[in-house]
Amino acid sequence: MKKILTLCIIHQDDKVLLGMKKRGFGVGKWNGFGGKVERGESIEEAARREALEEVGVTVHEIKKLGVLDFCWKGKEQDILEVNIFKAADFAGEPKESEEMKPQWFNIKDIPLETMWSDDKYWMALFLKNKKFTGKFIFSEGDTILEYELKEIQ
Ligand code: 6U4
Repeated sequence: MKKILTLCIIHQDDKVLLGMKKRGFGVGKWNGFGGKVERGESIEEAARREALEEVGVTVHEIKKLGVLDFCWKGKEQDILEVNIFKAADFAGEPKESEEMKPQWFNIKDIPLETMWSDDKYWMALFLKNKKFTGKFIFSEGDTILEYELKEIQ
C-alpha cells in the first residue's frame, strides 16, 4: 500500500522555515510542514492545507521539486510517497501549533543532524531548485540501508 504525503519547506533568500515536530510521526525532528493527502484533494492542495494548519501561513506559489518513496526493511510493500514542495512567498505570520514549533534557519545552519536522515542527501538539490526523485529503505527508525536518488529535468 502506498500513502501519499506532502512536505513543504519555505525557502526565502538565504533562510528556510522549519518546524520542530511536537507529536506523532517524526516527533523531535526539524522538518518542513506536511502530512497525508486527504480524499478529494490534490497533492498541492494538501501541501497548502498542511502549511496553514501546522504553521498558520498561506503559501503563495509552490513548486514541486521532489518525490521520494520511503519504506522499511521487511515491509517493502508499505510505501510512503513524500512529495516535496518549495514555497518562497506566503501570507501570515508563522506561529506555533499543536504539531509544530517554527524557526527560521540560515541555509548554512540547517540542522541536518536533527532532521530525517535522508534530508542530508537531497537538501542541496532542493536549495538549488533542482528536481529529484528517489527511494530510501530504512532499518529501525531512520537508519538508511539503501537508497537511490537522481536529479531529473
Ligand atoms: P497526523 O495524522 O497529523 O497525526 P502525523 O503522524 O503527525 O500524522 P503526518 O503523516 O501528518 O504525521 O506527516 C508526516 C510528515 O513527515 C510529512 O510532512 C512527511 C514527512 N516525512 C515522512 N517521512 C519523511 C522522511 N523520510 N523525510 C522527511 N520527511 C518525511 O524529510
